Amino acid sequence: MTMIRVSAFRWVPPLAQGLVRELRVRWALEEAGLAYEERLIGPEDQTSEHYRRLQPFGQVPSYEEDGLVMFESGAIVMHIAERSEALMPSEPVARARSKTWMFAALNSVEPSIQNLAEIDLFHPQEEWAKQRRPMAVEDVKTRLTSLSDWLEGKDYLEERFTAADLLMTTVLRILRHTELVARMPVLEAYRLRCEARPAFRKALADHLAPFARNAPPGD
Ligand SMILES: N[C@@H](CCC(=O)N[C@@H](CS)C(=O)NCC(=O)O)C(=O)O
Repeated sequence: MTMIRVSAFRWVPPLAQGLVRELRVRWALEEAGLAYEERLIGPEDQTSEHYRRLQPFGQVPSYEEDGLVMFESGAIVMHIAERSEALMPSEPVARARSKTWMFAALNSVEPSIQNLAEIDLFHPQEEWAKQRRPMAVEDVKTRLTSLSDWLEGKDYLEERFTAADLLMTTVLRILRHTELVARMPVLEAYRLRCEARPAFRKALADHLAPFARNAPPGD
């Protein structure tokens, strides 16, 4: 029997809860119907030699499956999707389109969103961040507008839900501290549609559970 193990943080502050990238992998595994264990880690593991062999940058997630070790949430989700019709059609053209949108989520949409999130969540008081922010918001809006135009009249990026929608939804979630997605009805409806999937609800609950168990006193 295949044994799958995914790393996750034992605890993160509330601003990161619901956003840590192992949520993508949990969601993919739920959609695919694959059981897994979690490897809960803390700061001491991030720098350990052992964990660096699983994730060279000391980040989350890492993925172990029998003899295979992987990192990078996008690569892991694609690996799972390639074996699950629920996440990616086997028909070659539809499969290639899904992969195209997976890369678009991570390579064309996520960078500007991550940039804004870093300004807002990690450097809100710094002068450089205040100066940079208006341009960063414009960059996000440009991408969101293109995405919204593409999704107009559609339920998903392509004909049906695929791993690309899974990744795109987790990218849009990074903007939850702003009204940028909420103010765009097509994108907001798309996000809610994807988040309503039972596999997402289960993955999110399992992602949040360790944070409640391991919350520092007073948090
Ligand atoms: N490109 C990587 C990014 C992973 C990443 O940014 N992980 C964050 C959590 S969402 C992390 O572990 N941060 C802690 C750190 O960088 O030390 C992926 O998608 O897997």
